[in-house]
Amino acid sequence: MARIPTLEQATAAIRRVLGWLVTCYEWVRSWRWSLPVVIVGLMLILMLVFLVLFIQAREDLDKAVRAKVDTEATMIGAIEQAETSEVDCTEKMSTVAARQGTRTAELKASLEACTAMVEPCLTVSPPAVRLTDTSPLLPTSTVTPTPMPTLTSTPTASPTPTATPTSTPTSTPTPTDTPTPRTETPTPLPPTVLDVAPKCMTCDPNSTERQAVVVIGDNFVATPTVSLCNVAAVVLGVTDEFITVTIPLSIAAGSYGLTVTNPDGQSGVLSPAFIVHESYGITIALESPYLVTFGAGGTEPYNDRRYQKQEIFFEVPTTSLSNGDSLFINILDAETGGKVDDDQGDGYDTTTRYTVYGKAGAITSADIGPGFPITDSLDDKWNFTLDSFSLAQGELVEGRYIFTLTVEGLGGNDANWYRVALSNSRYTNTIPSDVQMYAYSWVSLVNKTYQPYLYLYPYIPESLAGAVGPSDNTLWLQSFGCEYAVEYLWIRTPLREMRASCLVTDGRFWPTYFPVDEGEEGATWTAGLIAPAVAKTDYLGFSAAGERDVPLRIYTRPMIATLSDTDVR
Ligand SMILES: [Ca+2]
Ligand SMILES: [Ca+2]
Ligand SMILES: [Ca+2]
Repeated sequence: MARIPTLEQATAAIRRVLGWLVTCYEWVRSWRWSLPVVIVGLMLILMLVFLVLFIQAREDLDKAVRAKVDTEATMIGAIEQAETSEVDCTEKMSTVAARQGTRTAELKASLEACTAMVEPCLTVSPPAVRLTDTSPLLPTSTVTPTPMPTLTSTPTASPTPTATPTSTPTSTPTPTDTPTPRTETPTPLPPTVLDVAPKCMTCDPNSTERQAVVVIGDNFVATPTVSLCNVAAVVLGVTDEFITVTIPLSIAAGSYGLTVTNPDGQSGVLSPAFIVHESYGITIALESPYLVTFGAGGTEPYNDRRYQKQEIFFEVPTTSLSNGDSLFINILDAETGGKVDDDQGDGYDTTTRYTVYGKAGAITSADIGPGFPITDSLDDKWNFTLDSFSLAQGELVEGRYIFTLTVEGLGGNDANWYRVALSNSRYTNTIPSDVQMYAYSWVSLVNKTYQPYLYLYPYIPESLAGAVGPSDNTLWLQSFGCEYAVEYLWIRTPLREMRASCLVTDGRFWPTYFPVDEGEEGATWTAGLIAPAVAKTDYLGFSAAGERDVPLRIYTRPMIATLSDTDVR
């Protein structure tokens, strides 16, 4: 609570204030002479105060202006950045769109190629037997219980009173017993293999993965063994009519039959059933192995005409390409010299002529010899291309255009090594998968560096199976060259493997006979050669003949019956 001052206290305070005022007045009066100085001083002080305030305000203004400028600069920078990034973005988007367009075209092309390759493989023609007879097939053993008539006969027996034997009513329970004695164990039917899906795959020698395959048929009993030639499949599941198996992707390329063996030892075979293609990556190339053609001056044993001229056929189905599409034949190491080739003495002096033939004879031709203006770009490269030609220039035979390439040694004594490819591009080896390359005779090589393994695929027509005479159902696979006996000739049919030592040392043709069993026809066999461990080069020729010595086609890819017997001539 505030205290109220007393009268004495208030009087004293007023006196004190008055005393101060008097003192001040006296003080000011004593300084009267300097009043202007005081006023000027006060004005100076005021000016100083204003000046300080002005400077302060100016600084604040500057700061505000700078902040605004900075903000605008940031905004301008951001706008510029946005504009440039928009330009970049637009450029990138157009680039991406272009790439996407290219990629889409590539994917579309590869998809079409894949479709072309896979579709024929996937067409599982459902056998009429399986679809119509599935129900009758199972019951045949169980549904025909002959005891059934005994059931119908007992009721008829009761109304006939003539059969007075009173024992008949007591026999009424017997019908239930009658079937039991008749349950004789039916002999199980052997498995039947009707189809597989898919029917083909691409192998990858380095892969550890597996391809799933469904086997379709009848009378499968758990757990069967399933094999493709000598390759065992892993069984994942079994029903009466289906088996799911997996096959290793590392399986060798070739045509295969498929065998199912039930636990009771009975087996069923479908052959040929399955085809394995070599892996060519995303673009499907049609390339030959390394081939060899000697100069016309080749010395013994290479003075044989078969060493000096190679004839190769290309077969393009009319459905593969359009008539106007261009085709190219690309050749690896077309010249003779430098890398890849083999100097047989006196330096490289061999000239080789490459000619493509169609329906009107030679379409294009080129001689490549020591005088040919060879640039170093040809050596060991796919850089030589025979001029483009159109599909319609081929010889049309039953829905296929045929082109022939001949490679002839004109002069010199050297071995020209080369590879050939049919392509619809000058710069890459690309072709639809159903185009085929074959010859009736190949001259090739085994060489540890360039070609340690050689695979060729002779086609065995249907007519070679089940013939009467021993010479009628025999494949005569003839080989020549083969100087080093350590090599092995290796033959695989769809059902078995055979091996034959290469014993010929004189460079002449030497036939090896292989009987053709049922199920081994209508498909290519695989003829393989393994190079010796030493770094030697061996030159080999292959030709195949069948019935009455008719020459057979030897393909560069495995295939299953797509040809009629009349085609294989
Ligand atoms: Ca060369
Ligand atoms: Ca020479
Ligand atoms: Ca060459």
